[in-house]
Amino acid sequence: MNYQNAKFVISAAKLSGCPLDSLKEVAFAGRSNAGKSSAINTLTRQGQLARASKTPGRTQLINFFMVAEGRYLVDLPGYGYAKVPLAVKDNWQVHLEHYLNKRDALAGLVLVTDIRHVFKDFDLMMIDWARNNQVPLHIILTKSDKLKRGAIQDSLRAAQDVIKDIPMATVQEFSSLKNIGVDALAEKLDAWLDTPESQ
Ligand SMILES: Nc1nc2c(ncn2[C@@H]2O[C@H](COP(=O)(O)OP(=O)(O)OP(=O)(O)O)[C@@H](O)[C@H]2O)c(=O)[nH]1
Ligand SMILES: [Mg+2]
Repeated sequence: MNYQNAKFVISAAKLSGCPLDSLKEVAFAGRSNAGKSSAINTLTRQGQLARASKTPGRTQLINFFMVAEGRYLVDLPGYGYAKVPLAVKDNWQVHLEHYLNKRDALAGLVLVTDIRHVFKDFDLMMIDWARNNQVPLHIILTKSDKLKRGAIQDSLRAAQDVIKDIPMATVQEFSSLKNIGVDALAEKLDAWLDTPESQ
């Protein structure tokens, strides 16, 4: 899959606004400010594709990027940003839950976690959700440029320990700043998004 071909298609406020022609899509979930939008920009080599921002909570909609016919990357709203009013937060959570529970095209979930904070409550909820719903899970520990090698290994080991009983879960380090782990992520997404007829 050539992720450089990714094009922004639509921002949906809720499930009913999501594209109807998606056959397979991969959603990026994670805490606000974890680096979801940056990871999509790095993967697609398009600096501004998914809006990355220094103000957490900016991606409040479900954003769809088409990478090939019927194949999408999905940038989900970040969860857990404290400064967002509670009513807005509840609203996102409802729509996020609808999306996760009802979206048939969902082929896999990329959980984006800051490598310095493995794992917070919401991450554990997402991991449990993937486990209970048998949705393939790939965790990227982002901002690995912020840590030294030993600390990176410690975080990787801690993450591996959390997912050790989940058959379809994997983890890797990632850095949007230093372009670390991009090929490994692309390989995982290829496996999830590809179908025999697209080869
Ligand atoms: N050092 C470093 N900074 C990063 C990396 N990835 C993202 N950032 C920074 O972290 C901040 C948040 O990144 P975003 O990609 O906007 O995070 P997000 O998960 O999309 O956040 P929301 O849209 O609020 O949910 C920005 O200031 C980025 O520049 C990385 O790999 N290394
Ligand atoms: Mg974002």
